Amino acid sequence: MKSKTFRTWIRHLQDEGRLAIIDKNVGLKYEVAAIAKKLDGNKAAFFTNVEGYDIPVISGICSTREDFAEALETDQYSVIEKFTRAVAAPEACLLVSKENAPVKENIISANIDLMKMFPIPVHHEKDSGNYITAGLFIVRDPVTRKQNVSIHRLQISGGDKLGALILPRHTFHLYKQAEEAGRSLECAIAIGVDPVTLLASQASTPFGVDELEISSALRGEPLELVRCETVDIDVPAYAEIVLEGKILPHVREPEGPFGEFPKYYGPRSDKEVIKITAVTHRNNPIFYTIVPAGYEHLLLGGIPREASLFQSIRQTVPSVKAVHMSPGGTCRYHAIVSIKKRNEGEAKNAILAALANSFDIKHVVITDEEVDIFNMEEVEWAIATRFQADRDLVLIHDAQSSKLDPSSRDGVGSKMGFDCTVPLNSEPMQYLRVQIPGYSECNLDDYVNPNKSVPSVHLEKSKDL
Ligand SMILES: Cc1cc2nc3c(=O)[nH]c(=O)nc-3n(C[C@H](O)[C@H](O)[C@H](O)COP(=O)(O)O)c2cc1C
Ligand SMILES: [Mn+2]
Repeated sequence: MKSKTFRTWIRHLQDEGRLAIIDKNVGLKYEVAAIAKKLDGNKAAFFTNVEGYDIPVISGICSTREDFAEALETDQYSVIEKFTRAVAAPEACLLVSKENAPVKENIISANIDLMKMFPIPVHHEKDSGNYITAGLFIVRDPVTRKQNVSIHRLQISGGDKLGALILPRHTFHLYKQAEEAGRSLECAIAIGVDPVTLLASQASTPFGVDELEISSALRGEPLELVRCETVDIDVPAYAEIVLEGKILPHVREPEGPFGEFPKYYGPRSDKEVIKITAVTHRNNPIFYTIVPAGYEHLLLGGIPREASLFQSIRQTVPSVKAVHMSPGGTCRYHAIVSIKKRNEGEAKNAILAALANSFDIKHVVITDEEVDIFNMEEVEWAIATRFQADRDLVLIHDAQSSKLDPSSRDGVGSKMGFDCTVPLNSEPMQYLRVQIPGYSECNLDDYVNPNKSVPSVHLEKSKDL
């Protein structure tokens, strides 16, 4: 499997010519992010010479839908189906011994100073400082012993101290339970894991499902884990770096602002604080950073959301064909859905199902199945030619929305649905898309001769002009 570990995947990217090596000396503040962003969606960036550090930085290991499909060993149209199957049937991981876990090659449990140890970048202009953006945040439910995995932005607030944004989902719930009992919540942060595990961390699951077990299901073999040194948590054995620590109870300190996925800043406020108790890492570790709002960030959130959205819509409209959360809509706010409409009105029901799936979804477009919803020019064409606001628009006001959408009123806003399906009883010619017979079969290489010019008899002599 090319995506077995972080390193096998990097080797694969290199073999395929999809890894840009940057050996010029680059600064940690902005420069790493600027170059990675220039390459975003095209190549991964591997920085061998970051000012002040011996440790290299990589970014953009999966920045297209095709990259994720390849990591999952499927094609891009089957990603959602494969992901949905794994979410429905997680599989156990395998606990290995320390000797078999490369992440244990180095163990540091005293005098921890994260900024001295690792090249942790500053990404955007108004960010409050250096941020770890690509760490899998692993905690354990003390009652069921099930682990939970998510990603949280982590501000470096001191040598061994992090500030975190923990929105009210699973990690938050487990932390609140611990805090209410006056206890800290142990955590481990795994940086530099394989792309399948990275994507699995973003699965929308009911509380109590271990996202690492979703990775095992996606991989088709158990993900290897190893027990931490100072906390009761199991982490991927092939991670580049693991930070062990605890979220402190009843402590809040300033965190942010921080440039977020919608390409705006999340505000500064008092947030949870993590104290690091140990660091383990591979020999010659590689530091992985995700540039916020880049394709990697957007797709990591978008693909699992599409899987959940597809399920929601299928409950209402079983003939749903495909769903797409487009990057222009931050892979969160815009949902484009194609259906095979069998009953009049189904598109409206699909709009309602999509809006009910997630409060992040703001605008929904429903098209007929033959529209390629991954091609946004096609989607715009469907809106332009198959939509009339008086009959096809669904509008809902004052619904819960994303707080990170600056146009919302602190998380309250409007929702809008576009029914771009063709009325079932329309005249066959009315919506018949023009076609040139033979177009799709014709191969230009059979026709175009790159070595020929226009016969000179058809051209003016240039010296006369
Ligand atoms: C790069 C990246 C950064 C993220 N940063 C945060 C964050 O700072 N805070 C947060 O609550 N969620 C963040 N998320 C989203 C959560 O990781 C995601 O919703 C996760 O599925 C939540 O898991 P849970 O429901 O098990 O808690 C981020 C996601 C990605 C891909
Ligand atoms: Mn979870």
